Amino acid sequence: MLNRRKFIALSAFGSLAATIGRRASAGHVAGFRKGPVVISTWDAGIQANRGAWEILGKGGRALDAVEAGVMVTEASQNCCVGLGANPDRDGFVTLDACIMDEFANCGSVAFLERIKHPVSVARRVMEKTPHVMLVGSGAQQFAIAEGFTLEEQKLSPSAQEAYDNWLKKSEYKPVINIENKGDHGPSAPVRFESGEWNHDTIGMVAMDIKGNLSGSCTTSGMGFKMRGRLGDSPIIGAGLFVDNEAGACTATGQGEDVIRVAGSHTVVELMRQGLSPEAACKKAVERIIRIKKEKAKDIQVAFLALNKKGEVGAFAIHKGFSYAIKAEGVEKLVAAKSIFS
Ligand code: SD4
Repeated sequence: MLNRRKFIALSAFGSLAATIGRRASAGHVAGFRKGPVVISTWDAGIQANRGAWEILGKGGRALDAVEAGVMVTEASQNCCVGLGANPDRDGFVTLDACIMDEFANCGSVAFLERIKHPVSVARRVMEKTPHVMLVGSGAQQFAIAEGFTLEEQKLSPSAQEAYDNWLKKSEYKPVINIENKGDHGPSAPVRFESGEWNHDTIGMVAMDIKGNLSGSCTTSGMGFKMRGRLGDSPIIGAGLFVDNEAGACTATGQGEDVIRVAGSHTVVELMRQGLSPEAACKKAVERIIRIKKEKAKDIQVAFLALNKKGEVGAFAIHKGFSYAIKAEGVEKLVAAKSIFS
């Protein structure tokens, strides 16, 4: 995970660091109708948005931007997404990703091993096959045939340390234990004693200069998950959904509960009915809470959405979910509103 203190130190601009320090206040964020906009989940979204902006800022297509943006995070060994991330409980890093464009074209890979950029494989699935989703060894075989390098199967030092700690107890709890530090069981995301959430996913949605929407989502999934487990992130309609008429949404948090409510699709349909992005995200979160009842206190789920007017919004179950926005002259990290504080 990107250490927060290190992240602030790394931030090139004093003003940005200041924004992050106080976290821009939650709430309605003005639309960016005059130009492109990109938003992405968690603190690592700042760097990812910069990658996307290389394309959006030059008038490029949102689809290219959301691929390039999350590739920054996938390539980062300091973070929590990609080959440097936490393994499953058998010690293997397995990756899930998806991508969707303004024409409802979509592609997805899941349970993919030893490939650095799953989002790009997902894009090839979308563009070069008649399918939406490839998984496991078939996805890997396709990636190799497409020229992707098969990387060494080796945990990063931080993932090895986290895995060694987890092995001491090997406790399997497919829920988030918000009291622990993430070393007792598979949990996504985990809340540290400081109150901050660890996380292992980046979801990004963007609108380009033509007003077209696209999105991407990529993850190593829950740390120390059962081998073969998939969450919401590679599932179109759960971890990501784009409808060029209504809006786009991505999700992060406990994937099982995002899938249960077809989370990102639900948010987009609520925006189609006229709800603002924030109100739509809140309604989807409330639906999860109605289903989970008191167990909702133990899980984190957050939605992040963008509508056709370029308005952005988010909502989470718990406090601590942040998202990054980039538009012309705007670069900030916003603390999302939540049900529990
Ligand atoms: C999953 N939704 O695999 C992902 C995990 C996540 O921050 O978002 N972590 O369930």
